[in-house]
Amino acid sequence: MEASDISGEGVVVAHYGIAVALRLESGETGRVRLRRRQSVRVGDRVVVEAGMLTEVRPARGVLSRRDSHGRVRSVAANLDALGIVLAPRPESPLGFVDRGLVAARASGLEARVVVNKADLPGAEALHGEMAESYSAAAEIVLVSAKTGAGLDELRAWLEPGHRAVFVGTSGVGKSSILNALLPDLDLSVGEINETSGLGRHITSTATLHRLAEGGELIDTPGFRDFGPVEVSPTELAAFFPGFEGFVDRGCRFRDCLHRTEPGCAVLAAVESDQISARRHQAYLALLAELQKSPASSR
Ligand SMILES: Nc1nc2c(ncn2[C@@H]2O[C@H](COP(=O)(O)OP(=O)(O)OP(=O)(O)O)[C@@H](O)[C@H]2O)c(=O)[nH]1
Ligand SMILES: [Mg+2]
Ligand SMILES: [Zn+2]
Repeated sequence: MEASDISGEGVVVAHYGIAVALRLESGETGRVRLRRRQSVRVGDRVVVEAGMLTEVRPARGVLSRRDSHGRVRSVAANLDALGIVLAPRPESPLGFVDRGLVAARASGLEARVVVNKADLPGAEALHGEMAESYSAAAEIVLVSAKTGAGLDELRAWLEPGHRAVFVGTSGVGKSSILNALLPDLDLSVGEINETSGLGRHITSTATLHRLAEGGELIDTPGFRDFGPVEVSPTELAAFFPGFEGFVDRGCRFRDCLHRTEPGCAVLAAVESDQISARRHQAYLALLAELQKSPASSR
């Protein structure tokens, strides 16, 4: 359909930089060019009049990240849930899951850790590692886009009215999982580079898809840099995955950052091996990074 034809309210289902694809409430779809400085995200609700985007409705459940240049990038909007996808190959950057789970909590999203490529060696071990570090913070699912194993668990998660987004490093199989969930879908997938072991950044734009069951799932381009956005140090101290039960029991100071403070419940748990020193180190590293970033003093 010609962009100039469409009017109504709808949702952004794909973003092409200068233009976006929309699905209108009427069921029609179409493309609309963006004017300069008009910024919208996949998942945003918008109003279009005669082919012009005239309004972006306020959004909830927005997922953003900071890239390696310190720039804030929006991933998607009006989300209910976040699926952090990883695989035995390619490996994900250290701390990727921590960042994803903190971002999910800060944005009020329900999180799942999706270990893909269950058919490959190392997948069970990776699943075990994830369960050990994160089972108190999120459901961990083991799936294979290739064999279809575990996909029913994902389908059940993506219930009607529920909108989730997949994030993960290039090559872990985000698009492949979507293709497996939606038989009519044919998203491009790419081989992993044999030499570097890295993905090839096949997906270049976020796209929103509706599942037969009624839920929605957004595929995104792979990324490695997942810097926290609008997370204050005290929020990180409360949200860091693995600290749940301990933070709830309470540190002496309400704004405790679990570094050297007296009466700190997290430090006591590290002391008694209930939290591993490795997890505490990962927290301190993320805290230090967040305190360096411009928006941390919110
Ligand atoms: N063995 C195996 N390979 C898989 C599985 N899922 C995906 N792959 C392969 O992994 C490679 C990357 O898959 P993609 O779906 O393109 O990965 P992606 O996460 O979408 O990557 P980007 O779009 O670059 O971010 C392809 O060669 C897929 O065939 C799986 O469950 N098992
Ligand atoms: Mg992809
Ligand atoms: Zn503390």
